Amino acid sequence: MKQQKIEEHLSLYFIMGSANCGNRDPVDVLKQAIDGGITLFQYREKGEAALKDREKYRLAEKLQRVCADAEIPFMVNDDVELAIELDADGVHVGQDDEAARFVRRRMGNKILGVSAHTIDEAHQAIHDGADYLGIGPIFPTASKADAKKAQGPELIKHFRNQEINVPIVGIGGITSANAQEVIEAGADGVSVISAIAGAENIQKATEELKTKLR
Ligand code: 3NM
Repeated sequence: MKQQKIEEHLSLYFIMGSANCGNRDPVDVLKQAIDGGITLFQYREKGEAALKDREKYRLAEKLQRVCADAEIPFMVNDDVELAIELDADGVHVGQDDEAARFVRRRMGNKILGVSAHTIDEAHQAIHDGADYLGIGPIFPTASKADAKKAQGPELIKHFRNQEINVPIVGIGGITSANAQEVIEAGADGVSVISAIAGAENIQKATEELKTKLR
């Protein structure tokens, strides 16, 4: 991974697992997204059809290699064991996962992202050592079964007005049509699943998103 400021890695943050790729090969989906210009990848193998154990690990390894070749960070969602086993560049945890302070201890100086929905959660995450916060859902999303109510880009403005100054990525329902609003509200980047993984032409959809972030 290139040594850059974390904000630069967060700009176009792509998340997916095999369940988000339909009948396409996740490795191809990731390669096309990289060709389109994603700046970071998070492996999120979730849901009823998710791969488990050895299969989950093997896909992670393949996707990690693709990221390494492109010099973009490879992060793992939730699964701290997997992240450590693979020596991933970082891990992203939610509020229901292992407490961020323990994850920070286990991950050393790797990238640690934490999802936060309230100012209190943000303060706690920063105190625990989060490098960035994932804030959402900004817009309605079909990609997370237990997502909270969408709150619009105002949610990010609210965090910034409350002096939350760490890097932030917006998440939830972000597309090329609304990404600009998220950045204008104060986010350093946007995280997306379906706007890229669900697109007919993945590279083109990624390039379109990218133009909205400049
Ligand atoms: N976390 P899409 S919303 C993984 O609000 C995830 O914390 C969310 O997928 C949160 O880009 C979400 O397809 C799903 O809407 C994002």
